[in-house]
Amino acid sequence: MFIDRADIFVQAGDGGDGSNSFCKIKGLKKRQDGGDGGKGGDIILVADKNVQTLIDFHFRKHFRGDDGSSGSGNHRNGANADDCIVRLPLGTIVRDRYEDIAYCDLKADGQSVVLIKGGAGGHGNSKFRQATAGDPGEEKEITLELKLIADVGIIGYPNAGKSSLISRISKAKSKIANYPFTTKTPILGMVKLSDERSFVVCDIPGLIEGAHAGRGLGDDFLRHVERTRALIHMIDMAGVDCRNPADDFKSINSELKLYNAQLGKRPQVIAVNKMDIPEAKENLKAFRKKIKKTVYPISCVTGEGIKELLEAVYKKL
Ligand SMILES: Nc1nc2c(ncn2[C@@H]2O[C@H](COP(=O)(O)OP(=O)(O)OP(=O)(O)O)[C@@H](O)[C@H]2O)c(=O)[nH]1
Ligand SMILES: [Mg+2]
Repeated sequence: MFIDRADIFVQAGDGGDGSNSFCKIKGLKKRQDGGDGGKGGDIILVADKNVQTLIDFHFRKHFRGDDGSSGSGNHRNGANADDCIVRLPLGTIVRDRYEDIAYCDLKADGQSVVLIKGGAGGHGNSKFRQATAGDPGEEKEITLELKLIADVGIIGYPNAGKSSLISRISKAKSKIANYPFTTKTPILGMVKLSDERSFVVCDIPGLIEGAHAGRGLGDDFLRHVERTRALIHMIDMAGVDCRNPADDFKSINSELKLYNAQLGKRPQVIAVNKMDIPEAKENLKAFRKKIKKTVYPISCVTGEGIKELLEAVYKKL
């Protein structure tokens, strides 16, 4: 299961109460000696590369900072509470659940944000006539949204060979089968061209016409390629599913634009796949007449053209 959105409730700790204490020493006037309360724990969000999904937040939805300790007599101040640390996957965007406010976008491992502050401790009566109560901690209802961060997204119709490609060029294991929507969740893989040259690719479920409005597995997954720098547009040049490759190319591009104009403008490297099948050669001639763009003919079965494709992708990056 791939959970990429979760609603949670966070509440920082309350401040501890100030103490109302009187010191009585025989023969002397009563003295006020109540200490201050400690501060409540903050809610701190931390990006952690060891956390992969938001699944834990579907089981635990409440996070509360500890309360500060109360002050006590003899000017003793209460202890400040520990902060509550919430660890999130890289690529999590934190928004208000009800209002259009984005609080943070956690991109780098170890990046941290104090989301809400614990309440201040109350004053003891050693400084004030009357002790005061600690302030309540802030609280918020937030939505966590995970958008994977990859350099390159692989897009295309179902069965085009996207998972075959990621499995061939990286160690990622993405299920491959000859039926549509085999891939149901995004998969990341690292492509190493040489010791210094590498990039991260993301395989997403196949797109179909109307995907931007939720058809098929829909727009839910387009959000994962929103943060890429380039796209590999995979086309089944053999037309195995009886579609026309040039129409496939146009309709996927129109889905991208409809989903998000920026995504429509993202640099693309066009990979025309299944060139090992005889029909693909004829289809490619017709495709080139209609689409006047550079294409990279490949076969994920024989490995033909893959090296050239990856070099072109790296150049684009
Ligand atoms: N002959 C041939 N078959 C291929 C090639 N690439 C992929 N296939 C086959 O095409 C079918 C679909 O491949 P996948 O990699 O699962 O396709 P996908 O684009 O990930 O499909 P979805 O996850 O459903 O969107 C599988 O049966 C693959 O074996 C190729 O270059 N040549
Ligand atoms: Mg797939």
